Amino acid sequence: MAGKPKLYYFDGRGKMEPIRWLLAAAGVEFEEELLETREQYEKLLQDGDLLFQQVPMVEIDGMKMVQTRAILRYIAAKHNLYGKDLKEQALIDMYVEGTTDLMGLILMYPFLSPEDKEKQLATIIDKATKRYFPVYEKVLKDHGQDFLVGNQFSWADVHLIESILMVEEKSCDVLSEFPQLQAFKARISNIPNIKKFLEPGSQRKPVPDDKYVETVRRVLQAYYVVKAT
Ligand SMILES: N[C@@H](CCC(=O)N[C@@H](CS)C(=O)NCC(=O)O)C(=O)O
Repeated sequence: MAGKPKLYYFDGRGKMEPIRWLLAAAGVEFEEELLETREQYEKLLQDGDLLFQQVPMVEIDGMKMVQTRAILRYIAAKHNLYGKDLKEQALIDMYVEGTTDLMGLILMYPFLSPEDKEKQLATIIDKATKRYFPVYEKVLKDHGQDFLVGNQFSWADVHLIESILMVEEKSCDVLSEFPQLQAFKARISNIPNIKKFLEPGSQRKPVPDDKYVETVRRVLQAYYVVKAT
């Protein structure tokens, strides 16, 4: 029997957090090697473990998988969270790409200068409330079902709940104009695996702080300045 998947990333959200969410939603236990030092990263590079010299990397089913989307798709398909046919998969892909774009705006936030953080915060709220959330609100309203695609819990729902919670951390009343999303959030948060992941002590990572930013920069030796989008 295959062992637990092992995740190689920093002790923070970044690109690994949607993978943690998806594994948790699927009820899969996982281990983590948290990168604290440049030496740990260089060892992975020297051992040829990082196909494109990047993390996230996940050891799963005898593979050393890189590329976030590839990893997510594999987990989603393996655990029946990727629709029942090609059309449902296409919808799931579209919805997932939308929330990925939104979460991308938040991902870079901790690495910005204070002035750029202010600009980026306004962009996040604007894009969430005018571009992304209205789409999911309409989808749920139009079909009247509990989940985004095929009346069945999927990767798209996992990504949406993650992104809603991330935006709410930046602006707590962001769902005030979105009754369908409020109900969706309550519903999905009550699914046992999700509920467990949301409880303190789970492997969900906290909002990134300065220590996380410093660790990423130290390990990757990346001291360039990130600009607001
Ligand atoms: N397309 C890749 C991008 C991964 C990526 O940019 N990883 C960063 C850390 S979050 C990294 O390893 N950067 C080091 C580098 O690019 O040299 C993915 O989605 O997994």
